[in-house]
Amino acid sequence: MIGGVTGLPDQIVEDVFLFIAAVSVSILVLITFLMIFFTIRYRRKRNPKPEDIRGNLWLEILWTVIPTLLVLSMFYYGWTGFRTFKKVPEGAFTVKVMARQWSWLFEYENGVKTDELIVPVGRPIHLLLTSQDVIHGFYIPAFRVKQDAVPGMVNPLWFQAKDVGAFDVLCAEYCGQQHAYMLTRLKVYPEEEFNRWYEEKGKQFEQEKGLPRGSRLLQEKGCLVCHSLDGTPRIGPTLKGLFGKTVPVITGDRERNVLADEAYLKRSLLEPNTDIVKDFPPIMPSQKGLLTGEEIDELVRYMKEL
Ligand SMILES: [Cu+2]
Repeated sequence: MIGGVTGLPDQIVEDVFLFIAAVSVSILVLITFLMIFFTIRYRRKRNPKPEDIRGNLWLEILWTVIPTLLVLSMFYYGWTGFRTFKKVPEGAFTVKVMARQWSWLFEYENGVKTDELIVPVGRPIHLLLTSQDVIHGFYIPAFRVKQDAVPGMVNPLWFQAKDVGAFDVLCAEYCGQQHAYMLTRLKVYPEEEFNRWYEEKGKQFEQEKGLPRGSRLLQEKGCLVCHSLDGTPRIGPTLKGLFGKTVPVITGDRERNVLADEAYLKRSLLEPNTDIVKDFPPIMPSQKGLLTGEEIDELVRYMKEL
């Protein structure tokens, strides 16, 4: 390990972790052994008269120098490993990651957006993390990488998959009531399969550009995590048949019925906590600044037909 630790992030974490664990366990064994040995060897029955113990220069040098070297080596491996972590290799495949309450949105260079992270095997993956609301923590346990997604900041993170497969992606920072909903998948495809998927999705994306955007917006903005389109209530009320319905809401501490017209839909997007639909928790994040006026019109138009 001279020259510091280099390699893939998951290997670095594993090596440094094992090194620290090995040192810790050796010290634990040594101290426990000495403790038991001294208790028996210097017990009162064998040494009825206490004796004064004089210092031992060599012993003192030894137990100062060895632990110092051990702790410094832990720092050294940790530090050089961290540096490799922070240096994204050239030619990495870049994906933008947007965190929000309560889902992830992955955006690829060709404009494709997904809610699961799909990457090719054997290539460094460079993620650019940000958040549109609160602090989230992007975490792939299988690859030993974790990085906060912070509003107003872009945090880089990289990893590389050696094998194809599917792995969990979690949010490691409690970000509100539906925090657990941020669980998603990382799918590692073989190079060829990935290229096929990437191209196909790219074409699909180009085609969809001309279509009404309402349905895509619901998907992209993460609305469907809490609102269904088929009539089942989730964390929030379903969007099916909502337009034109009379909705019981709580305004302040007063209960009243409102007609779900255009104005109501817009208000619910921008000031979701003014009128809270009865029997639902007041947790919808306001979309103010997150949706353009035109996007709101598109959504309202689309919701009218659901
Ligand atoms: Cu989160």
